[in-house]
Amino acid sequence: MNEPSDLERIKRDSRHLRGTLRESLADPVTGALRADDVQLLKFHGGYQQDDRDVREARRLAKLEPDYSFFLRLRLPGGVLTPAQWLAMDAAASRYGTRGLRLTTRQTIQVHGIEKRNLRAAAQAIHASGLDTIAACGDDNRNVAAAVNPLLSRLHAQVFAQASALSSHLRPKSRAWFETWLDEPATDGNEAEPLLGDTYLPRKFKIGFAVPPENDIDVYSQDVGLVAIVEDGKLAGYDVLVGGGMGASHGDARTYPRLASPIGFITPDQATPLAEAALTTQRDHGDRGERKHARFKYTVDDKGLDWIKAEIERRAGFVLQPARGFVFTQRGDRFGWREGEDGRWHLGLRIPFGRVHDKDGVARQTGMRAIASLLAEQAPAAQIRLTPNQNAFIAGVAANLRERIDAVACEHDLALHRTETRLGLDAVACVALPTCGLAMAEAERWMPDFLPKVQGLLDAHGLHDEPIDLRVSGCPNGCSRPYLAEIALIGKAPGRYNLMLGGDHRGQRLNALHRGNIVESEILAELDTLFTRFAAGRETGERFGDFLARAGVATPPLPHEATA
Ligand code: SRM
Ligand code: SF4
Repeated sequence: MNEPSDLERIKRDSRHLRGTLRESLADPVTGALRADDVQLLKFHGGYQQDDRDVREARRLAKLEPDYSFFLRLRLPGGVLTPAQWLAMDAAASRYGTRGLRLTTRQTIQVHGIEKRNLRAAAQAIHASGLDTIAACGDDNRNVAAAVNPLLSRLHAQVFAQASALSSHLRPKSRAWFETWLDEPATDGNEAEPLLGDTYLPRKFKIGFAVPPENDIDVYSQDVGLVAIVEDGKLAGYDVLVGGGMGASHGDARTYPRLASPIGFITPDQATPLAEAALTTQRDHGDRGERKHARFKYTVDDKGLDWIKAEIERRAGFVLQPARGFVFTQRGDRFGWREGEDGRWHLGLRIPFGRVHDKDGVARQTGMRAIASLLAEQAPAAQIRLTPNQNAFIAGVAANLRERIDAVACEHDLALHRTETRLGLDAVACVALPTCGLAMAEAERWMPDFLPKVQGLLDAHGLHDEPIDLRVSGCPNGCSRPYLAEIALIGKAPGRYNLMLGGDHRGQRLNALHRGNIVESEILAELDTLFTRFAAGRETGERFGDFLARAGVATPPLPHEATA
């Protein structure tokens, strides 16, 4: 194994994530934090960024970059009360610049917070009963959980388990409370029993899926737990390990990987199982090479049998044989639906997760009005964020539907009535201007690019064809693009790798079709493929399955997945 990376030193010397964050925050001379604190901030759910649109101009003007920060909530299963939404909306309006950003892991980011406002923003979040602990950094990230509000009883059970796991696995250090609230500073000698003094080698992600829906993309999780329902009751979970998306262009040692099934557990075994997997990775993950530090590489390096045996040894029980499950879809269901408890749920399309009043579209105002209405009339209702960056209004009585509809229609929140499937299901990561790793546009490009793809579908008689299109501004894959039927991965400004042939249930990786091409080439390629699809598809066959069957996109060997 390699020498420990510098980040291991920063973690080790940080007195359990305190570092000099308080001093950095208090320093009025710069809008930035000290270098080590920039890294430590991630464990507190924050990121230092600078506006890339103005980076070069500021450099030429000899100004420091236009620094700002985002804060990301720890929000297991994506569940908020209406009052918490209103608190987040207020914090975003007061301290942020880009509204609320719903993420692909069912939480909220507030971008554009200046250093001097960070503490106040964190305090506002805390006052609403929420926090940002471990939302970023080398720890257990936001625990994802299936959203389907129709299965209210099952959702409640799975959500409770996800929530309990999120609390159980989060850092026990008081650093967050000392840094952001007014808790007196201590020497930082408390125990960190699960994560250890140097935390994990890398981020770690756990998600709960409830078939037939694979909305959380369970094959992309470090640990995926798939609910097995027998006689209408939760019998337990099939366990998958070693999923992950991130890769680097031109580095064959990095690759997206589908999680592998290792067996079945009962519901009471979920927490010890997750803990055992996490500590296996804590002790055996690569702390030298961060690009090789995710659990998926530990699984491949050690072998699945070894990993399974080690997890069983640590958990103190043997996994039963996997029960098996069938996924039929992973996109969100939009519009009103009645749940099994007789309450109503509204799936709202939020294009690329951005809830902001901008360019004549007032979605932030609209969501605020809906949340206010709920807070007054249905405080027990929930706002549930989906892994596709959308929002559900969950658990309202029938008599509120009309009023919510009116607000939704008035504020461009009823897109399910007008958009095609392509527009409803597309996912794009944040990318420019805030993401420091973006090589090309993603979210900002979509309003221009998507209608062009839709135009091609229309021309081939495929107007409302469901096709999963996912765009990431770089190969880290925050939109989980390697599981899409069509994916575009940023290579350079205006240039993308076109990857094809994933399936709509999220069970097959796609493959590189054409590398480093510009928009006109992408559209020409899709035009040709849509022609073939319209002429040669079997009845009901999906685009990704057609491409795989036609040999256009052969599922890749892991190291061939990106180029
Ligand atoms: Fe991500 C890094 C945004 C979900 C894989 N991701 C980043 C950073 C923090 C950039 C950075 O490190 O400087 C991005 C901040 C951009 C910005 O300005 O907001 C960023 N990731 C996002 C979000 C907001 C994308 C979105 O449009 O919704 C998602 C927030 C998730 C959350 O709420 O916790 C987001 N990122 C994902 C996912 C999908 C998932 O978790 O289901 C993945 C793929 C799954 C996986 O982890 O394998 C993902 N993000 C990455 C990676 C690659 C990790 C790797 O294994 O190599 C990076 C880069 C890194 O960690 O070094 C990254
Ligand atoms: Fe940034 Fe790349 Fe993630 Fe997009 S995929 S948000 S560009 S790190």
